[in-house]
Amino acid sequence: MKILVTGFDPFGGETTNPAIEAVKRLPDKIAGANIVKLEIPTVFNRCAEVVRTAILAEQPDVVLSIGQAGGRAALTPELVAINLSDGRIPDNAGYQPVDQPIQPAGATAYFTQLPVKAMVRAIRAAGLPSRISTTAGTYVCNHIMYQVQYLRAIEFPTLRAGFMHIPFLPSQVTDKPNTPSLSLADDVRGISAAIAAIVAEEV
Ligand code: PCA
Repeated sequence: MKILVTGFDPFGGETTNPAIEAVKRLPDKIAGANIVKLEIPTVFNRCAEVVRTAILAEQPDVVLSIGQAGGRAALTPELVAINLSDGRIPDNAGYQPVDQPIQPAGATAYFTQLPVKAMVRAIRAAGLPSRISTTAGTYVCNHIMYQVQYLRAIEFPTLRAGFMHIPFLPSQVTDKPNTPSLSLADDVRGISAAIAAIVAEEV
C-alpha cells in the first residue's frame, strides 16, 4: 500500500506551517505502508495540479492532505469538502476568491473515503486530542480536499482520499493569547496514528 501525504507551505504571514514540517518528519513506512511526502503551495490555482502530477507519478492508493487550522485545539480529520472557495485572506499568489465554485459542473460536496472515526480513535489512543470536523472551511485546504475528490470522480476511481487539519505549533502562538498549539513531535505521532488507522481499514 502506498500513501501520498501532502503538506502545505506557510501562508497568511506565518513563517512556518506545521503541516509541511510534520509531513517532512514522517517515517518512510507506517504500519507497513510506503509513505510518499509532498509539499504543496497554498495557492488555489496551483495546488491541485501539483497533487495530480504526484498521483500520476506515484500511483498511490491513498492521498492524505494535511493543513494548519490555526485556533483549533485538536487533530481534526475532515468529513466533507464543499464546492466553494471564499478566502478570508489572499493565497500565496495574491488571489482571494469570493463565493467562487471550485468546479462549476462538480458535485456540491464530497465525503472522504477515509475512516475518520477510526482515525480519531487512533489519535486519541496515542494520547492526543482529536475529533471529526465537518467543515474544512472555504480556503485552500477545503479547495485541495475538494479537488482531489473531483480528480477521483473523473480520473482516479480507485483512489481513497481525505484531509486532516492540525493546530498551530507552540512557536506560532508565542504572541497569540489563549490560542491552542501542539508540538511538532505530537503532530508526527498523531498523523502516524491516523495513517495506521487508514492502513488497518484497507478494503
Ligand atoms: N491551511 C489553510 C490553507 C493552507 C493550510 O495549511 C486552510 O485551512 O485552508
